[in-house]
Amino acid sequence: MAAKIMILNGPNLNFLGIREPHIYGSTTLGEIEASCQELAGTLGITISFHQSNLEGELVNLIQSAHGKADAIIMNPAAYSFTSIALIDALKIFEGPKIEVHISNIHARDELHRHSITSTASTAVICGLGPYGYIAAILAAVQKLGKLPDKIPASLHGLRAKV
Ligand code: CA2
Repeated sequence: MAAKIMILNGPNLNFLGIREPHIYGSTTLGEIEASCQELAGTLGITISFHQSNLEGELVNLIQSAHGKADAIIMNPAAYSFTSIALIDALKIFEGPKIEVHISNIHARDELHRHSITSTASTAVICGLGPYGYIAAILAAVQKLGKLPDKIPASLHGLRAKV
């Protein structure tokens, strides 16, 4: 069965590439989705890609992933720093959960530095720009053990020796 990944984007990320390019770059969210879908085609997986400004809608999407998606990749944006509701929803989901931030949140101001949602995530990728989403997809599919054999061995990671 092909792996299914749900990618979630939080508030204001619909303005990527349109405002504040000095912090978040000039790539739009539509372009990020297109690159994720292109990689999905190569890996033989399916991706559903969402953006919402509403915390409750993101909670509903995480809940809907139960039984429908194998992994969640999420850029919770500003909710990273405030949302207990997202933490609780993420804890219910059993598959890999990878948090992505375009900017390096650790090098930012006090307000943007301490992600609390990362406590409920399997891994966090930040500071790689839009490539963070690509790295997260590869990592999620690798964690699921569903990378196709045609992918170079190094991307499969080091396998335990028997
Ligand atoms: O670097 C990231 O991906 C962030 O999650 C983006 C959030 C910020 O609060 C986090 O600290 C780091 C902000 C998303 C707001 O998106 C905008 C996009 C364009 C212009 C203005 C805001």
